[in-house]
Formats: sequence, structure tokens, C-alpha cells
Amino acid sequence: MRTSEYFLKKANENMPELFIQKVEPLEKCFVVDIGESFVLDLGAHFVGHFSFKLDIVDDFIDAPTRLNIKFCEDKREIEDDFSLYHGVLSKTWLQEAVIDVDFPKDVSLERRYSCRYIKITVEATNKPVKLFDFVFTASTSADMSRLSFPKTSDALLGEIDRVACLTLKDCMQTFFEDGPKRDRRLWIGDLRLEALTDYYTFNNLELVRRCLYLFASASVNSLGFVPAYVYTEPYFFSGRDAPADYALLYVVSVCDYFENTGDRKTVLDLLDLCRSQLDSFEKILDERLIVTQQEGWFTFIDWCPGLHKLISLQGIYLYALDAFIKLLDALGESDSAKYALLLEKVRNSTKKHLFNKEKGVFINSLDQDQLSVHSQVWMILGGVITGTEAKLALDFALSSPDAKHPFTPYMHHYVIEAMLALGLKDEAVSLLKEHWGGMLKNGADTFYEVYSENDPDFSPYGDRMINSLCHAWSCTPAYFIRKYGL
Ligand code: RAM
Repeated sequence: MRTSEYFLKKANENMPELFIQKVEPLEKCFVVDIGESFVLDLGAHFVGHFSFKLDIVDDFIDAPTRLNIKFCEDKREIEDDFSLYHGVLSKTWLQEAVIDVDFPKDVSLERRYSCRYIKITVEATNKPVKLFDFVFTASTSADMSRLSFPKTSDALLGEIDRVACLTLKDCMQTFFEDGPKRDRRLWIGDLRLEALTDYYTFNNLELVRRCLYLFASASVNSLGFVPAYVYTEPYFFSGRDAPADYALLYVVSVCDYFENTGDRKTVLDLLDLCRSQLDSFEKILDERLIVTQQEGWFTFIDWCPGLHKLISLQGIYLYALDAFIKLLDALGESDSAKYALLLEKVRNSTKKHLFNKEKGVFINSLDQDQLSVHSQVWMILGGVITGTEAKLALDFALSSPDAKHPFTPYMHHYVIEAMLALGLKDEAVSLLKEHWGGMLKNGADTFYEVYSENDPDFSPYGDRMINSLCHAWSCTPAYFIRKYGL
């Protein structure tokens, strides 16, 4: 039996090297007085540490200079007034530092920031000061020299691909972060999509291994599910929430890892944890083999407001089970037949109890008769419906204004995955262009945590200012474009 210490040791053995780049903005020097401000442009989005020099102009400053330094992921943020923030997450995620500089000196900020623009305002000073030698020391564990861009005749897809790669690059630090501005944490749902894209771009396998081992050293919840996130700084700490969909996607992440690396040794270390996730899920099925609602933050699926999630969750279970059986077969593990039998039984029962034959879609009391794109997508990915039946169900939901539609790039990923599984390549490309192309039109240097064309101010946390504009789970166009030659 492997211990948590063993897994943590393995995670730390796979600590990646960070590539450091000194970025200097075009703007070199400013003489500023009280109330004045200026903006530095790094030319692209980066993650790292900021430093500069402060000096006198002619007379010595006889009191500290108070500077407000604001780090902005896009242009709009430069003018945002953080004091008006009213969201549910802590305002300390808003990237702003107020510092007092006592006398002429080199100043280095301790915190790491995620930004393209830096706005500096002189809040107080007795005399004008000179600010110069601005340097942003950027870090990433993505080796840019490994990246090559596929030839595409479509300029928009090419631009989406480039920005997707930059998004992933900035989220790749000592682990796959969800967002380098916020939450700066390793989440399973994000990890799965980052790793998938990494196999086709930077191919940093050490980093994927490290993250898979980090979850293996975490403590499971009372249902047996691995936490959805872990912290690594300044020491390892297990997250307290364990939504079941993320626990299942951990299994899928291990399966993907094997498919892309063939690394038996690592996967054999993680196999029991994968089994336990599926077995724990099996325990919360009812006698019809349909999932039952549990306490707390039980399912994530998407940040779509008011979404009911159990049908989707059932689909994710089937999706994970299917991937796991393929893994067991490839490894020659003897219990693959047992899981294959279970998969068949659950699939049949799901179709029987959850599919509304009259309407041709999954709509039923499990999700309070709510129609969602999410349910159709996960039932397709879970193999419950296929071919024409699946195409019709997906099309029906996508074209129903009353249905719940995906909000996050994360859920859009799975819609596109379902389309590609059904051979709907044109539809997949047009959705990809619409959603990610929409962010580009909005001026995105990296792709966002959440983007809704109809509601550009939407935030799952009650205030747009806290949204992360460089978010891991939106990097997957680079995967789709390469894998499917789009
Ligand atoms: C948010 C983060 C993260 C995601 C979770 C479910 O807190 O954006 O990326 O995985 O939600």
C-alpha cells in the first residue's frame, strides 16, 4: 500500500524547471508628482515579479513616496475601480499593491503577478520622483522552444491557437495552475484539460506526473472522493471540497496520461486510487443504477446559473468508466471484465430511465425536467446515445433558447469534444471560432475563465473584476486544432 508520503515524494521528484525571462516594457522612465499615474505595457501577458528603481529629481524626497501599483490582465482593468468591488471571493485577489518607498532605491515586489499592463499612481509624495528601469521577471515551466505551430489556412484558427498556447504557458508554473491571477491552485478539471493540451504542445510530462501524484497524496472525503483541488505553497494541503465530477475526471486524467505516454510505472502507482473513485461512485447509485444527490458541493459541471447537474454527472461516470476499462485492458489487468459488465448495465439503465423517447433528449425528473446542452453532451460522451439519435439530441438542445447553455470555456470544450465524437467537424470548428474568436474580438491576449457574448460582465462570483483572464481550462483549442487537424 503506497502512503501519502510516498506520493508526495514522487510529486516533488517531478518538480519542473522554471524558465525565466526578463521582460522590459517599451516605456523606460517617468518623472511623476502627486496624483499622477502612467501605464506600462509588457507587450504580451506574463506571470512573474516586478521591480523598478525610484530616484529623486532635483531635491531629496523628505518623506516616503506612496505608490499604488496595479497589475492588469487586459486594458479594461486599467480603468477599473477596485474599491467598488462587491463579489463573493476575497478582494485580495484583485492585483494591486500599495507601497511606501522611504528613499531612492531599487524596489522589488514580493508577490507574483499575472498581467500585461502595470499602472502606477503616485498617491503621495512631497517632491516629484523619477521611476525607471522597469523589469518584469516572467516565469513558466513551458519550454517555448518545444512549441511549433501547425499550418492552418484559416487565419482566425491560427490566432486562436497562438493565444491558447500562451494561455497554457502562463498557467504552467510549478504545477498546472487554474489561473495565475486566481485561484493559483491545482484543480482536477483544469488539470485534465491542461495536460491534454500539453501533450500536443509543450509536452512537459514531468509536470503532468507531478500533478497526478499531488492528488494521490491528498485525503479523500467521507464518500471516498479525492478533493477537487490541492494547495502546494508553502506546504502541501488537501482541499476541502470534492465534487464527484472532478473526482471522476481524475480517473480520466490518469487514462489520458497513459494513452499519451505509455508510462506503466506511474499509472500502476495511481491505479488503486482510480479504482476507488469509480467504486465510491458506484456506491451512490440507486437500485436502478442512477446517481443519487449527496450533500454539499457535490457536482460542478459548469458555472451556468441555475443548472441542474445529475444527468451530466451520470454521463461523466460512464465516460470515466469507459476510459478506465481501456486503460485496464492496455495494462492487462484482470478486473477489466468486471468494469465492462458494469458499464454495459449502467448505460442500458441510463438510457431506459433518463432518455425521453418522445422528445428525443435527456430531460426528466432527475434534473427537475430541465433541458440542458450539458446533459446531452455528457450522455453522448458517456456513450448512452450515438449516431443520428445523438446528433438530434444535441442539435435540439443547442437550438432551444429555453435550454441551459454552456457558460465556461471548460464546458464548451466538452461540447466540441462531443461534436467531434459524432463526426460533426464543421459544427465543432464554428463553435470554437464563435466562443474563442469572441474573446479575441474582445481583445484577449490570453483566454478567459468565463466568457458570455451576451453578457460580457458575467461573473460566477458576482463581480467581473475578480474573473481570471488567463485561465487554464480555456487552452484546449490548441489541442483540438492539432489533434483533429482543424
Ligand atoms: C473556479 C476556478 C477553477 C475551477 C473551479 C471549479 O474556482 O475557476 O478553475 O476548476 O472553479
